[in-house]
Amino acid sequence: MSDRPRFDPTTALVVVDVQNDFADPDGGLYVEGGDAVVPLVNEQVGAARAAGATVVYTQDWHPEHTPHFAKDGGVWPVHCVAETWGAELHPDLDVPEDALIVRKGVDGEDGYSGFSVRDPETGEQAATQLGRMLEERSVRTVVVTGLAGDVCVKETALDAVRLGYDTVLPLATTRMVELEAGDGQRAVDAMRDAGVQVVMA
Ligand code: VGL
Ligand code: ZN
Repeated sequence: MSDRPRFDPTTALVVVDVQNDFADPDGGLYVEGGDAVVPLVNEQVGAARAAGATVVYTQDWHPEHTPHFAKDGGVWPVHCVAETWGAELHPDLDVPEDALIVRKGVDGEDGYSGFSVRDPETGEQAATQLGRMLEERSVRTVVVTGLAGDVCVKETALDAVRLGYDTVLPLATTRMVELEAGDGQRAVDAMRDAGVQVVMA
């Protein structure tokens, strides 16, 4: 396992869902250690920007009612409701003025991957703007970081591989939500099996 991703102008850093609900201990779906990754993600953002890489931030962005939430028939506690504190990017996250931001789940879909959303009832998939953004910038390598490692980071990384990107996960810059014990390790195995390069940091 090599230690760090390398950034260049054909690389994109995708910062997944570093939002209060996941990264603040008072958040609606706090991921253990989510606050601890913020400075580590910032290091990646700094390295990416210094090298002229693209940086894109995703935000989970749900309506008040969605079959994504347990109270509406899904599996998750309420989190990242549009325009609420929980949906805001963590205040310590480095986000430039002109940051590229992709919001997912806005129409009540499950928005696990930054690249695509899925209707939880019909299973219908739709692309977000992320793929187009990366194509426009001639990106070839995608580095995925953020939260949660076994949910949205995993799905984003798997989609990146499917779309043909060289895909890297710096493992120290994520944390697992572990809805079920073992989900974190299973996610790492699934990403490695799919061809994601899992590196330390
Ligand atoms: C996420 C669960 C539900 C994530 C989003 O960002 O990892 N997890 N919605
Ligand atoms: Zn969500």
